Amino acid sequence: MDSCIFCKIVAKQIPAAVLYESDRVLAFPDVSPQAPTHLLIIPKAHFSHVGEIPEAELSVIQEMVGAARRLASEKGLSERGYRLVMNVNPEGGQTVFHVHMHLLAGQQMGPSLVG
Ligand code: DGP
Repeated sequence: MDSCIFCKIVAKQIPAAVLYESDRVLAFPDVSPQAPTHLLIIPKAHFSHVGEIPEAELSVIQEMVGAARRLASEKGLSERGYRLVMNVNPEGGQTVFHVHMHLLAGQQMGPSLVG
C-alpha cells in the first residue's frame, strides 16, 4: 500500500525506533503517546483492519500478542500491568488503516474502555 504510513515504517521510508522485529511483526513507539509507555505492534503485511485478515493468517495476531508480552516483560511492566487495545474501523476509533495493537502502560488505567 503506497500511501499507508505503517507500510512506509515497515519499508523504513518513515523513521521509527524499532523495539521488536520479526519476519511478520514490528513494534515501535506511538508518535503521540497517550500513556507513559505507548507502543504500537503491527503486522508487516498490510491488512486495513482486523476484519480484513484472512482466517489462514490470523496467527499473526498471536505473534503480535507474543511481541507485546515480550516487550512488557523487557520493560518490567508485566507485574504492574498494561492494556492492549485494537481499534477497528472508524466507529471503533481507528484512524490508521493498517492493523495495529496499542500497548499502553505506566499509569493506572481507568475502568472505562470507551471515551
Ligand atoms: P488508531 O487510532 O487506533 O488508528 O491509532 C493510530 C495511532 O498511530 C495513533 O495513536 C498515532 C499513531 N501514529 C500515526 N502516525 C504515526 C507515525 O507516523 N509514526 C508513529 N510512530 N505513530 C503514528
